[in-house]
Amino acid sequence: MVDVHPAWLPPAALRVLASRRVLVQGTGLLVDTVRDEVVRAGGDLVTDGGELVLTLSNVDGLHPEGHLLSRRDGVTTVLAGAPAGLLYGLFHVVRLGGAAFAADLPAREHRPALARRMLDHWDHVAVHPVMGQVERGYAGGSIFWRDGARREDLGRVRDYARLLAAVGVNAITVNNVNVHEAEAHLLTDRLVDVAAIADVLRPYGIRVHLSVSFAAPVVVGGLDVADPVDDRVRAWWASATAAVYRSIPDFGGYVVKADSEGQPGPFAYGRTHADGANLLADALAPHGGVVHWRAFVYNHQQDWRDRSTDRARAAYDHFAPLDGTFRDNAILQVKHGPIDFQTREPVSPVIAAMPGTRVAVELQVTQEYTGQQRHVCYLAPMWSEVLRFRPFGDGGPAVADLAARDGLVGVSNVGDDPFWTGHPLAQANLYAFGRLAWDPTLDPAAILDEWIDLTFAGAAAEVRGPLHAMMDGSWRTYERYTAPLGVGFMVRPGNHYGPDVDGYEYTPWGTYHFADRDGVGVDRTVATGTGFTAQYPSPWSEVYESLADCPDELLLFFHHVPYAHVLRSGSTVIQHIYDTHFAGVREVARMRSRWRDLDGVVRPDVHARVAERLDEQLRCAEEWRDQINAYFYRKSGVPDAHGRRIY
Ligand code: GCW
Repeated sequence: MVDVHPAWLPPAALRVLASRRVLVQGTGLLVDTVRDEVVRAGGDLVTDGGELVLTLSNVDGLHPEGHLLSRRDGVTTVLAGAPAGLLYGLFHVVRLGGAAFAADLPAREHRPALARRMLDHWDHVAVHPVMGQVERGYAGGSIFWRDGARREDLGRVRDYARLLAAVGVNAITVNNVNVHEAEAHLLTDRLVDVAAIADVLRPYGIRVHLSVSFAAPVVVGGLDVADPVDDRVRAWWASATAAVYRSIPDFGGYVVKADSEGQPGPFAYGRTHADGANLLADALAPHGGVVHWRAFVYNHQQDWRDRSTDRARAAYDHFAPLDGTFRDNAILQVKHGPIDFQTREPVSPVIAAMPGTRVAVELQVTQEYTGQQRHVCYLAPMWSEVLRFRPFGDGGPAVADLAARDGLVGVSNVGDDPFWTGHPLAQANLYAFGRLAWDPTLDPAAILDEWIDLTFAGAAAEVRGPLHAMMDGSWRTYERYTAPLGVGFMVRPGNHYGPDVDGYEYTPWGTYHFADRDGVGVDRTVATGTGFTAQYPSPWSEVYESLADCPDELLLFFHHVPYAHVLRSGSTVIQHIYDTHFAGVREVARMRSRWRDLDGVVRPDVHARVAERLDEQLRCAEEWRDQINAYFYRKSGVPDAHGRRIY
């Protein structure tokens, strides 16, 4: 049996606390967790004095999850107004390592930028015949569920909670947004399973949320309708929700995928999404809970012949007119891009379109479209771009500001795999998700440094250079050898792994590239296309509308252009396709040789697992290169300017 990898908190990562005298002042569950961590790290808990003092006290104006950190006269002090702040403060000290006990540090407050930092698990209770135990999971089974039941041993869940607390995550959902029969019962007769998980997460400051079926009143409630204005339906939700809070007093709330990819919703009763969301919001309000209502609503049965329907428009068309009609505890959960977690998408226009609505942004930590945890693809640079993007232009708020009150949601990439994430380096994505949700201004390379220090503790100095070389640019490398210039998809239908240029071209899913002998791309302009660009405020509506100003990396998302079109970079579209695909594969080959050099430096099991994945990444990248290049060469007839091998 392979040992479970400790991810970013191996004992060595906590050595800065070893044999230090630590005073922890305060009482409560999370304060006990702080004490446990100190003891676990080999620190001495003292009752007065101490070179590290963690104090819970009423400090005016301190954020409930924040802390004040300072160092003076040989004492490092963490002051927090609430228990979670103390726990985050302790992990802050761990991250700082020796620096927390060296020079004086002027008192500074550290607080999370985004209020809710949540991971959604797409885990099933019962193994789904097509999607398995975890939908889009690339790290083995679920840590919560197995073959229809809750796992007896929640030890992995406890370890997971600890890892998450160390990066500031404070909420998780324990089941997939696609709610099937077995999962629908979590709300009622299987609530005890959710409560057991909540008990394990609570000491780490993490609240449980549940994905529920909009049709729950019918599926598990014995009613014949789920109509949001029906009094029986409203009463059912009120009483089911009250029961949830009786067994989980700190329950966070519901997550709902409605009228989307076959999930039930308010449309069946001629009601709006606001009617639907408000029904659940009203049931949750007396208990302080929130509903996360997903904006991922589109027609997945469209006719590919119909050029007027544009999937990118759908979320805005459905939701923007409803702005101002959602309850105050209803949060619209919007995927960061308008389509579906592609390698490159513009920021979703919905995020800026609803000033009267609470909005949370959803990212996909699980690498469905970015290499499925077989490819190295460090996603923090992409997320950082999203969070820093200013929908109203320079001087306006960034996406992170617009989501600050509500939060950031990541679809988790964790399973029961010994390395947690299948690919050991994919742990960095989970780490970075939490850190960016806490502070979206952090530099992705600096986050990677933190992760390296904590994960490889003793060997950090030796692995730092090679890992930065492999990972910093790995998202762009992935982009280079897959679908070009923001056009998206071109993946194999169903499992979404590997190339299939026309795989989705004549399907009902609304994800097309429209390549023909003359050109490629989706015309989403107002002038001649679907009008999607008008969903953006100025200046982006003009930037994206203009062929000359549209950023290269999104060109084919917004425009259909001839192969000879000259990019802002100076290259033609067709030559860019060839060049990037050859370059992407070369970069993967370099990654692989850098990793080989680390043989004997990192744990042998980690080395072997990553090495095996890099072999697959290289094979797959070559396949992408050859299929994409062959496809566009055959369509366009334009040869590569450098005469390289195209099939
Ligand atoms: O990306 C798509 C996935 C589905 C997923 C859906 C969603 C949970 O292919 O597997 O379903 O998005 O986000 O709801």
